[in-house]
Amino acid sequence: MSKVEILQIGPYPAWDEGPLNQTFAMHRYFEASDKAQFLAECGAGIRGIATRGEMGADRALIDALPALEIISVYGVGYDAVDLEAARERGIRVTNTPDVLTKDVADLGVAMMLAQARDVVGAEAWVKSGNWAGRGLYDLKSRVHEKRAGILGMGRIGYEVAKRLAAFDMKIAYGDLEPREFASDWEFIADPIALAQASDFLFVTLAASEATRHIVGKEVVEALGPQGMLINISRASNVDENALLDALEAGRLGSAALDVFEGEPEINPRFLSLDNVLLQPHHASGTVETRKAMGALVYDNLVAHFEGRSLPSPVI
Ligand code: 8YV
Repeated sequence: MSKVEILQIGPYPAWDEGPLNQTFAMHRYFEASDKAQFLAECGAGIRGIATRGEMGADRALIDALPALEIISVYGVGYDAVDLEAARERGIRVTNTPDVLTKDVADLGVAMMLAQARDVVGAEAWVKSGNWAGRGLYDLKSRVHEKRAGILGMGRIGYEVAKRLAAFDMKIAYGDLEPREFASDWEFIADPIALAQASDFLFVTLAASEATRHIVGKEVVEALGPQGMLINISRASNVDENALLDALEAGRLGSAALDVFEGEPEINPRFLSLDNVLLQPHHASGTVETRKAMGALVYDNLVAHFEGRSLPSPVI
């Protein structure tokens, strides 16, 4: 029997590509220089898409694949998949929740600590010989006993809060409504009020049209000249221009960011700032977690084409 044809939107590590190639006929969309021509040649036979969180699948792509049955996302965020277009055609969508939650929380907390204590700048001070040549490094701001706000008390927000509690931080969170499992922490519904009550504001919201630019000028300025914004969700949750304006003018103290509009190309204004810590969308980037994510992408595809229930369906 011929193999089921899958459109692969981005690269995966070799340990994922092996099983995918063995089971399916994989069409490597990301390697095609003429994407329209590529789809004209193989689009009619494609029954599944294997994509990545930040790449998704838009309506134009879905429309170009008349036999499409399933979109399997390597990532928890499916905001880049046009769910409406998928729903209209009864196309299933899956993601990789849970397996990456703790890694994402770990990186968020690591970024907060690194930025607050200026670990990167302090290391440069040692390596450049400034420690011996010019003396002690500038003093930095402590983290414990400071106020942390968590915008989005989902799985990742909860893991961030647990970690911050161990640092003796005072924790508040924002969401659509109070969460029973988060009753140890103060609920502040309004993002501006949450920012006012925070020294460190973590953005851990699942992105959607409704959350676009939820962190805008007012939120950023409520956080203030001593405050830090940490974004481990999606760039669209933050108004990047408002953020850059505030960072440049000192109306916001600093930012630690794992996600950017138009990534991997990022706004060059970020590069000339010395009050930012920038990461390459790497929060789920551990070998263990990426292996678990890849296995889920594969398992969802296999389950679908064997007619079994999906391990982690979105729709
Ligand atoms: C990326 C992510 O998918 O889980 C998500 O939503 O954004 C990440 O895990 C990862 O970079 C792989 O593309």
